[in-house]
Amino acid sequence: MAKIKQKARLPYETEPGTIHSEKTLNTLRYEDVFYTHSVGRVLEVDRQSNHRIRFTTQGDVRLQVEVWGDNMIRFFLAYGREAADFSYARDPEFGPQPAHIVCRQEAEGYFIETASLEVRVDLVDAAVSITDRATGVEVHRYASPFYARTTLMKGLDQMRLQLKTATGESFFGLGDKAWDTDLSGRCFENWNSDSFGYGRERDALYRTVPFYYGLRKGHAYGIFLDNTYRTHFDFNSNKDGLTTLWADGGVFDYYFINGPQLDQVASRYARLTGGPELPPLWALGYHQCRWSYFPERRLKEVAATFREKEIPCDALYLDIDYMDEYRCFTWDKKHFPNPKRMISELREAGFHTVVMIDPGIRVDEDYPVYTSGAEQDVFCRRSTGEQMVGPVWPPECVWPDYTNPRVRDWWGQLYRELYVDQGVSGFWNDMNEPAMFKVNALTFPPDVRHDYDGLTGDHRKAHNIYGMQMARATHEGLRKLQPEKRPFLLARANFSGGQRYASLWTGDNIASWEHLELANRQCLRMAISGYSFVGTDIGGFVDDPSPELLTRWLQLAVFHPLMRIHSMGNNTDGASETETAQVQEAEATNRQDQEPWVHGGKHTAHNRRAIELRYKLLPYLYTAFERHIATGIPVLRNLFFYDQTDEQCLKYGDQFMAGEDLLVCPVTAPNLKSMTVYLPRGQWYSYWSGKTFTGGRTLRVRIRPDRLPIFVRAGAIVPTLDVVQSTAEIASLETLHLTVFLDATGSGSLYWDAGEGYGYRQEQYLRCSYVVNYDGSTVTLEQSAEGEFTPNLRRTSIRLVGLDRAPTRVEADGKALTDAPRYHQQSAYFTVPFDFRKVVLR
Ligand code: NBV
Repeated sequence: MAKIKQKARLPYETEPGTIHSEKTLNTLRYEDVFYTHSVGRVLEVDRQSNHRIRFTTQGDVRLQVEVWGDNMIRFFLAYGREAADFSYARDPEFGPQPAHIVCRQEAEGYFIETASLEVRVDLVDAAVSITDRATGVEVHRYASPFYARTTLMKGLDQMRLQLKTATGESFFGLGDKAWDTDLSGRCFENWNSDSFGYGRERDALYRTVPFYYGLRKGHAYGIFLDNTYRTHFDFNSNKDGLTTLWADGGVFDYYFINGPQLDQVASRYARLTGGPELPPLWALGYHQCRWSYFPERRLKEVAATFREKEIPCDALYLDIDYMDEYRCFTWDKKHFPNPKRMISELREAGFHTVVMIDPGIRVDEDYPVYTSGAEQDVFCRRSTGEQMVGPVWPPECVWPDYTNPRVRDWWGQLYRELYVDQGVSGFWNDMNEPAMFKVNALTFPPDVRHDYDGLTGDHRKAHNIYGMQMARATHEGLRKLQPEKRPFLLARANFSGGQRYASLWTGDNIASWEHLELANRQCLRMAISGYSFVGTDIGGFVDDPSPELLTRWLQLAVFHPLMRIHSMGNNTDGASETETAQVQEAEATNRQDQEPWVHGGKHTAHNRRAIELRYKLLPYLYTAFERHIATGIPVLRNLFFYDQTDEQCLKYGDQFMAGEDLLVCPVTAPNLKSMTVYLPRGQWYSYWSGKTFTGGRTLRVRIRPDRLPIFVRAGAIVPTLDVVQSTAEIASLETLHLTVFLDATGSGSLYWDAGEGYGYRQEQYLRCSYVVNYDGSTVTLEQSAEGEFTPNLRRTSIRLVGLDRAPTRVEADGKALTDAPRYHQQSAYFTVPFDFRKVVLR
């Protein structure tokens, strides 16, 4: 794999000849002159409240330390006027948690002790170190004092923290990076960018999540830098034992999140920045998209083909061309003469309609969205006071300033007609980096002003949260318009915490095997970075996938929470100069459709099988999603989350756990007949054959064209359903399937509810918990239930996998079953009432 060549000099270091420090200042002139600032010697320590400690220091950077829990410490380093304690990322419902805090001052340092951590602030230069009290591992240590830089021309332009890196330390997370799983050895930048046809070398993609995990001597911790400026994370790229984080402005407001387990870091970060809402069940079904389906006849034809070919599908998407000349919130009546009728006919056939909305609003005096927005002064302005006008789809657009609460309200109600009157089910917010055509910067100039919820700021400060605030405005608007409905929103650009408002797709990828691998890596990375509701353009947005590539991609995406095929068709309109060449090249080879039946014959059969598996697994996936919301543990996790002490797990970085129990091994190369997978410690079953394997070893497995190698943790109990053509049919199903992968003991659960609405918040849910015990001759399976939701399910069809012999008798709640269990290849099959309490099998 190609490695990026690092510049010898890192951007936070001064470029000689272009910028000079104060010390060299004389009568000469320079491009710019910088001044350094530090925290300096600690003069006084003031414990302001139980959890907040403020340091009065000699330098001009202020330091405040807050204990947000026994395992979470916040450091707030501010220079000059940038001092507001404000965050878009933090979950507003979350704040400092009760902790056991003891402070003491010694000759050289000030110590803050919690039940888990000891924080030391050096009195000489305010350098910090943190030690895990239980293991004695030093998990955080400044390599040099904190540093802020101002320049004459730019003002505050750098806030920098430099940490020591331990030998062999690994780094994960950081949201959307198409790079290797372990981030060590490279420097990354966070700046939301429209990234058409990106590759693995491309750094700043569509979204910013300034949160990473470190794994040091088996101990995991996380760092979340809550700063919306352009940020940079250098993970020891110069091999000098340093991890350097810097922001181009703002407050250096960061959280140290302790583990020691990766799962614990994930769930603590999720508590800090919030989780998604439970999606409507249909949103976890299969989605079909293309740029673009029109006119109505074509959309209907696609819908009918799904039903005719019996390939399940829940959602169809309309890309920009459904609009009247790219005017958001309007329809092209030539192609869609009666949207309300069309949408309701599609609903009848079990399809939800999702439509795109962009932030760029056409400048047009006859367009009410523009005129009402102009009247209410909602659009972004430049430093001169002029509106920011620029090209996206329409040649002249203006953009709402979503960082203003008043504008968010205005925006939210624009969805009324589509959402309430016409019956659109979900929305897709694109181009919200915000993307701008024609300029190399791909976005606004830095002088554009933003309200920033009353704090005001320029685009340097607001850029990375612009998309997130658009998603927020949309989400909040949808909630207000139909409070009884769970909104479905798919958004492109976002920031930490944006998972509270929207799901995401990874953007304009390419139909290549390399991109299939990237797709998996990006989804895993997003999931461990707080965004579980993720997916990719299955099959690739640019270019056409080979039949095998499309099938492998669908098979993988069964486990990605958002499962959507999308492709660009042969569109070139409006792309920026640099993009046009790429787009045109792509267009030449890109005339093919990308529906699951496009390659016909056995390929269609394989694709159908993948999508059917998704529908079978919906109860498992929905349960995993609910668990993610309750615990913060991601729906998808790299294998090393399963065992962070096992280096092999790190080596097999593409394998992952989907939910608690399924281990998925993606096939990311063509024509494979076999491949090596790794099973971590413990006992495992093949999901397909029920064969058992002892973990802690590699395994050569045969590859079939119609499925991926999938393994299940011994002791797991996996709920599934029969295949349906859309989730609308689920409510009438009467049988739940439970596959029990036997071990001495095991457990599993099913979370279920109406799949829509908020009844579940008033007890209208059902949580079935299962416990199984197997002593080698008798199996007992017990069920307990919680919640008041009554599904239509009448029976549970059980498969016990891993028996040594055929059972002779099965009892459910004390009564022998009339039908003898079927036994085949170490599995027993039988059916009991859905509400059984205890099954005994001898
Ligand atoms: O709206 C057109 C596309 C859309 O299909 C895609 O999913 C987005 O990521 N959109 C980008 C604009 C494309 C510009 C080349």
